[in-house]
Amino acid sequence: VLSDANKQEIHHVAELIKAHAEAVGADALARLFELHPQTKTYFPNFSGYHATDAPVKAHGAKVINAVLKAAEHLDDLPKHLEKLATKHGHELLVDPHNFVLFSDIIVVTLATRLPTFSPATHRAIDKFLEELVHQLSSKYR
Ligand code: ZNH
Repeated sequence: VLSDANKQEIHHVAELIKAHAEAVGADALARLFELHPQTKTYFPNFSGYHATDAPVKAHGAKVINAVLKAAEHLDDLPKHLEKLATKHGHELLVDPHNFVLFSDIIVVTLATRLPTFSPATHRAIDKFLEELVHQLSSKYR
């Protein structure tokens, strides 16, 4: 459960990266493809898998904007993420283990880009993404 202090940390980080959603998303996605090449198979039509490639930028922006939107719904995450969870669980059929891999990579990406990344910030982001991953994984049956 997110404390009020956690929520403040999350809102603060969201505010900082809002203007850079595409760059952050492309960086995170490129790291996912580099560290876990098997994840590229979900995107067979991509023309490239680096942060400078157009499809990586476009999809990275989409995903990070969804994370930013979720940060505005910390008190009703399950309801807010229900549609997206159903899409991943019933239609896209992404192995939910990949959500865990990706959330760890988002944390690293943020740590490399934010001016400071205190243990308290780290913990708040980690708890938030854990909850997000839990919800995204909730519609596999
Ligand atoms: Zn996902 C899609 C989000 C993870 C795979 N995604 C998507 C979208 C979104 C998202 C928003 C769009 C939808 C619509 O359109 O309706 N994701 C997300 C998030 C996350 C994720 C938030 C976490 C954090 N995904 C993921 C992973 C993977 C994926 C990990 C693998 C690896 N997705 C995917 C796919 C898709 C998506 C395949 C589809 C794409 C296209 O088709 O375009």
